[in-house]
Amino acid sequence: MNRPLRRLLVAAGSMALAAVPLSAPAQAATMSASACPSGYLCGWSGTDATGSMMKTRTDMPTMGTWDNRIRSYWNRTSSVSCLYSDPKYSGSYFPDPPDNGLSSYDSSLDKAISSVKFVPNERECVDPPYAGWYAQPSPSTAGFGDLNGDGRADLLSRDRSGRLWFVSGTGDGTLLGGGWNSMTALTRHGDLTGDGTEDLVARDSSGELWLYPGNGWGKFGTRKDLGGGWKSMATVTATGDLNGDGRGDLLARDSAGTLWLYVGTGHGTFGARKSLGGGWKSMNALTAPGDLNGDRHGDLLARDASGNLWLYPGNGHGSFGARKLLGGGWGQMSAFVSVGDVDGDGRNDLVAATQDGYLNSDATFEANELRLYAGNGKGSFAKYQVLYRDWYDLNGGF
Ligand SMILES: [Ca+2]
Ligand SMILES: [Ca+2]
Ligand SMILES: [Ca+2]
Ligand SMILES: [Ca+2]
Repeated sequence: MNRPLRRLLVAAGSMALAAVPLSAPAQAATMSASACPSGYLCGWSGTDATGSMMKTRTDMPTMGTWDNRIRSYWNRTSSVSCLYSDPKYSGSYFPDPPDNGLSSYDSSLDKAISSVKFVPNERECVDPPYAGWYAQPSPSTAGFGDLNGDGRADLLSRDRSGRLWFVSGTGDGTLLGGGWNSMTALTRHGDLTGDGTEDLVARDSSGELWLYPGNGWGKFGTRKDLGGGWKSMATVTATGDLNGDGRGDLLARDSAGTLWLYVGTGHGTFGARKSLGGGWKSMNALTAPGDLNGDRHGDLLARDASGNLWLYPGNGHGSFGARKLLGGGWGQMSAFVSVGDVDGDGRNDLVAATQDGYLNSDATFEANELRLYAGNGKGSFAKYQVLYRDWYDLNGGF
């Protein structure tokens, strides 16, 4: 049974309880709602699917004779339909999810719809499908974070539909492709294949690890299978060089809490793994920001289950010195992005996103923020700056 019919039956039931006979308009509404074909957005000139009906499955920047006439509507497409109060997708808007049932009587939309657009995700009613992003040109050659060679740190942004976007340091988004929701880990930090351009490592839901070689222009070549068995890893983190051979390495923390170093060969593969010890089980996020404390050895940041952020200074020999507490309150972060120097002062920074207020109804007022924690080159960060407030209705940034 479809939703509008169920809705009308509920209405009829409540009327029956009140000993009011089923009215003729309600029956007419049932007939009109069922006239809306699957795959279309339908609008009616009356409330509850009464009156005359229009239908569309393509964007309408203007509504023609239907401008400011729709009083009830049903989105039977598989997209979010954005209903705008003004032409050309402007003014106030309402995002109607796919097959959300018949709606009417909404005062803000009653006889007010002037344009309609269909999008995969709600944020696209008013925002790009990718997160806002901007980075200053960096004077340093950090060796990571810049995917297209213009000296600005770049972002990979995954939308909720699983499309992956290359977002350049100038804020322009380019679609890399779809299907990335099957990846349970995405990580990058510098070159793994020996051509000097940054690569991407991804783990799929079956535990297979994949290398996507960067082409130096913000895109990736044909992926290469790095083997299976990675499903038990709670985190997989590309780190850059940790053991001092100049080749990028990888860290993975297994479900028992052991941290493993996978030494990169520089040819897109990894050698035998080495245990860095147990006790990492409470660490639920690892990110490798490069050198933070000025000794030129790549460092590691880890967040524990209490929301504390710890700096593990790399010793350049494949392990870490005594950790240092950077502070608490990091539990609200939904993503950490380590892409080198973002503010252009030559020192590596950390970028973090707060909770997604669209996906978490209990998120705080600080939700949806993309924050820059500027590194001071001495192992800690300045107070954050909010870069953007549009980190919502997304599926991660890398
Ligand atoms: Ca760049
Ligand atoms: Ca190495
Ligand atoms: Ca260091
Ligand atoms: Ca910086």
